[in-house]
Amino acid sequence: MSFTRTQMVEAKTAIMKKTTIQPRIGLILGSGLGVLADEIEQPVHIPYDQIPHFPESTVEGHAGELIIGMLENQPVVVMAGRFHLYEGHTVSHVTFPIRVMKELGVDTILVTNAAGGVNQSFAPGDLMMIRDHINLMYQNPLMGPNDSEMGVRFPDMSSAYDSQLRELAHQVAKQQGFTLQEGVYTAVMGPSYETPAEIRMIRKLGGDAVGMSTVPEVIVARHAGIRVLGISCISNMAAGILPQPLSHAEVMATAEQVKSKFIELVKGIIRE
Ligand code: 6GU
Repeated sequence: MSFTRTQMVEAKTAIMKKTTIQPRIGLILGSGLGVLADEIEQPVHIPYDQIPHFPESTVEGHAGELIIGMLENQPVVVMAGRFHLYEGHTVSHVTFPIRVMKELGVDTILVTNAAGGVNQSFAPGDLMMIRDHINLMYQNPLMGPNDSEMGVRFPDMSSAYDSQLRELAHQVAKQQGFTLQEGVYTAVMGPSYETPAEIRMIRKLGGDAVGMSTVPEVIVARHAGIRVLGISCISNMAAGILPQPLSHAEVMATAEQVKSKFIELVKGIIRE
């Protein structure tokens, strides 16, 4: 099932009743990265259950609200908590908020996530700018009839992650004195983490990081003509690289450690 334009407008209308701010930039905050929400000025919090047609967020560490306000003097809409396929949501549900952002007037989104490091030169705590992605979810949010008012039937994905924004992110990181890694994000369905054999496969395919989100949202954003910048927090190394098992606790602990670096980077990018 896919959502209709009417449903998107209903969600937008409910949101616009709560604020006069018209957001231009959308921020999607991944696991453990929700702290950025505390930086929003003049925040208006809108729990997802108060927005028509929004699914309900079910994962720990995902608050589940939209926050509209100002960040570095820019009007922003923040998704604190996103929807994942592994929760049982359809690709349409996972990407509905992107459609609503488009209705609100958003022209640029910054997508973030926690991801496992596949590239062995990465270390937990690194931030990786997404240069490109590989979709191993085997689902596409554009499947089904295409509404040509929303975008073309066969959208180009050859520069899904905006090269100007990537350049800007590198400059900001450099100013702030750290190296921003860059690489290919590979999206899998989850929720089990990968086996060591699957990680070797992903590395052979050209993946540098692996996670369970982001790609559906980016596909819909590009279909809608929204510019995209993506940043992964390498929260742990993927299976088979280090001796210890993987855990969600480690993902959250690393996110906690990098939060100030992450906040400064995002604020710097938005300021510029
Ligand atoms: Cl190792 N795999 C996946 N699929 N998602 C992750 C992860 C690994 N680490 C954080 N998120």
